Amino acid sequence: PKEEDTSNGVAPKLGVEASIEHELKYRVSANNTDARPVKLYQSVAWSVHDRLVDAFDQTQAYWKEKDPKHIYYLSAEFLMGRTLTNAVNNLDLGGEYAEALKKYGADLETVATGELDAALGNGGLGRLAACFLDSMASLDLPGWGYGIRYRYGMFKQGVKDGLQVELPDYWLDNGNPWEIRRPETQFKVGFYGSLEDGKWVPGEEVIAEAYDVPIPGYKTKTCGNLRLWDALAPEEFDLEAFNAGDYSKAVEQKRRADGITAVLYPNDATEEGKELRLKQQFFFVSASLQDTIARYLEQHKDLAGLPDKACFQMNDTHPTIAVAELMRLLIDEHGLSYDDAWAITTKCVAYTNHTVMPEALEKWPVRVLAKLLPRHMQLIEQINSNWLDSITGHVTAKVEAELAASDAEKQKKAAAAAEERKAALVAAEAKGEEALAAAKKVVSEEEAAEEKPADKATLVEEKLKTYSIIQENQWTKGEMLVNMAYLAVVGSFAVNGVAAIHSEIIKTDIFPHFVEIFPERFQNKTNGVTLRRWLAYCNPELSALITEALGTDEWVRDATLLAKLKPFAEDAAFRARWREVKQQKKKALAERIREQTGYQVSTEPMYDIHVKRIHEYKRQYMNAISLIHRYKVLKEMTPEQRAKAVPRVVVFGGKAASAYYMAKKIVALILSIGETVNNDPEIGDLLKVVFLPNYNVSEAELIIPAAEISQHISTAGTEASGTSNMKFALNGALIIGTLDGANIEIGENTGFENLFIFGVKADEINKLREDRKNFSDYDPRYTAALQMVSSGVFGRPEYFEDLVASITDMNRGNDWFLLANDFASYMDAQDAIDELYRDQEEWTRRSIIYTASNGFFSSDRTIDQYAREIWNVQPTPQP
Ligand code: 26W
Repeated sequence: PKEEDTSNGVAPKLGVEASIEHELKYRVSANNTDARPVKLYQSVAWSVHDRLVDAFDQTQAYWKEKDPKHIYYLSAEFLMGRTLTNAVNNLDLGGEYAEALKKYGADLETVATGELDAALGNGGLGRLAACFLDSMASLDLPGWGYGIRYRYGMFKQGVKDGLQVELPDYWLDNGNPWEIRRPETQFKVGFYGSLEDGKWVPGEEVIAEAYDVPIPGYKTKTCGNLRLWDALAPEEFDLEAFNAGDYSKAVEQKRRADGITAVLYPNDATEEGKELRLKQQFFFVSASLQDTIARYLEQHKDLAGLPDKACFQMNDTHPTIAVAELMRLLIDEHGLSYDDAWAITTKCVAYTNHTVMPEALEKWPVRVLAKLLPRHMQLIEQINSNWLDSITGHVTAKVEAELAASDAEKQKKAAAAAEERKAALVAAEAKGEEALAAAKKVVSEEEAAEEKPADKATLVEEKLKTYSIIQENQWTKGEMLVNMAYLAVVGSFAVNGVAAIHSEIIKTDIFPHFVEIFPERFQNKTNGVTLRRWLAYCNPELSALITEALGTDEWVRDATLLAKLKPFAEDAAFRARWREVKQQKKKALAERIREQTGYQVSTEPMYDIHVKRIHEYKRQYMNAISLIHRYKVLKEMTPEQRAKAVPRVVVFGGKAASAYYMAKKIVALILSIGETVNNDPEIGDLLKVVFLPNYNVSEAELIIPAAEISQHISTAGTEASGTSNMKFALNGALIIGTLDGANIEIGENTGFENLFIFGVKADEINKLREDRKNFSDYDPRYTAALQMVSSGVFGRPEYFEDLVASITDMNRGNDWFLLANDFASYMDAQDAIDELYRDQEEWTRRSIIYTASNGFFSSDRTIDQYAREIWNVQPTPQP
């Protein structure tokens, strides 16, 4: 050993420099002169790994001894991105590693690019889970994440012939220094089979094997855990069966087990209802619950105490089968009564909703569930019938009240109808025998219909159906579905939305029935992001400036301190330095754009960024239409007018789900607009439209610090929260956006006058959808821009035909997301942006105000609220 390293309270055998050298030689098998970037990355990563393991072991041993209540964050997705920079800096070893790397003529920033992103998530929900792990560890909260070790993460997006192409993401290609395989931690997970004497005999079994990913907190000894499960075939461990049995059957079982953890479903907002996905969900949920119970029973006898030691937070409905699986484990495996098991389950489980889009709400066919998980289907039926029994009184009272209220109304109507009939009879009599007979017949039928007493029992039954966890498919009559969100609400002690407006919408639009019964169950927990990754580490230049101004870097731990930056917005010298940093980050992005797309963009124009998953509700399409208009206006200008225009570089990024037809066309349209505009010599630097392929966590870390304006323009009421809006705001990018999701709270914190807000409000949407005008009555700029698409200005007019139809044809989409309604006010907001950008001092002043005003959106604040208001978990730091 060269030196002893005692930082972070741990003492690895070798000092930083020696350990890199050791890893390079013995683990990576390269010598100093052969230290190519990837190899250097690997040896640095392994060296950090050893330090992480020490912190991890000490934390976990401490928690085992103290036995505090733990939070278990169940999530099908963890969008971690790269780990090296985060780990080194959270361990407070940045300086030492930088020093050690000088020997190789390298810096940490470059070495870090040798790492492949761990993209085990789609978008917002998966990245939120990753931010939460960072905050849990940083707040010393005893907590683990539980998920799936997908071998293929989110697909890599490429561009070919102007279209998105999907490529496999084999992220484990160079090995993964950040995980620890635990062959000693395995659980059996069953599928299919039948119920024999009430006991479930699975028809297929796989083994879940644990991999632990240490999660270092920021400048604390605490190191949390993300436990990811891999699936193995039982035959791999039963050599005898392998030899004696059917070899090809054994191989087939291995293939099936491999299939479970092979790939992340790349759907961000549409539920496909594939059996394999349900298999994935049950696989990780079952293993996680078994694991937790096994560890609990090492130290406790009686499972009645489980709610004092464990809370399971379900990240959306994806892990909702946990409600049934916890019941099964408690009843079938541990011998509890149904009632005792239900009391425990409903004290352990909580649910977060992340979406109101109907097509994203999971509903599993009873047929699929009963086949894959017969015992769970039986339990869900029992849960549902108990639930409906428990509310029958409530529903009956409601029906009675409604009947009473309508009674008076009805009597009035009946009297009026009787008068009308009398008049009709008199009139018929005058016309003769035949007319009178016909009129009498009508009258007797009407009277019979009127007198038929409203059948209360039927009304109660009908109403109860709307509360039922098991419901008929409204499109496919006869098919019964399990509404997983309803199961989650009934099985949980807390239900939360992810931004203030969203938490209200789920109460009024998604779960109004359940609010009647359990009003206290519904909460709001506005999302947040970790300031470590999303400011301190991705924007070290701006961070240094903030630290210098505040005289401390404590803001990285306590984001409320950012508010102290406000007076600096009024300091011209500080503003100049703030601009310099932005300029530097713009330069780095311009370089990336050149590398990835070949386009040369200037660093002088305004950088206008629109990055997120591609979806109709997020309205990248509306932005594209506005750019067509901008292009048209620039073309029509005189040279004198052009000289006064405000130049922009507009950058789009985001993946379209591979089966999402319209989203892929939106990508193609943006690429086509770029192709035309960027190669038009008349336009030059006045407008560049760039689609940067393969938007992911690492690209975001480069893009966000470079943004001057960022777009969050979803139709009001559709985006649950958004989290990139918070990242942009913290990095001093101004926001153009709708009154949707967390934009509203960002506006409240920053001052709405500092945002570019436009568009209709969430509570107007339903009416506007009913009242849509003929599309040619809308803004002429909008119609003209679409006309340019249809006439082939950007090529392939036939290819874009149905994209145009989706917002212009009543029978083909009917502009569901109201682009036409919002276009004019969107353009007004865009004009205001151009105007403000002319005044660089005022623009910079606002930029500083954004950073200073949005410390609230630190995920440390969010997690602190979850810990106090839902989980009841206490910080447990090591002394
Ligand atoms: C395939 C089914 C499916 C359905 C929904 C997969 C994934 C989803 C997610 C709920 C989509 C998602 O990521 N939602 C986002 O969650 C973020 C974190 O709370 C919010 O900020 C975003 O507004 C929300 O869209």
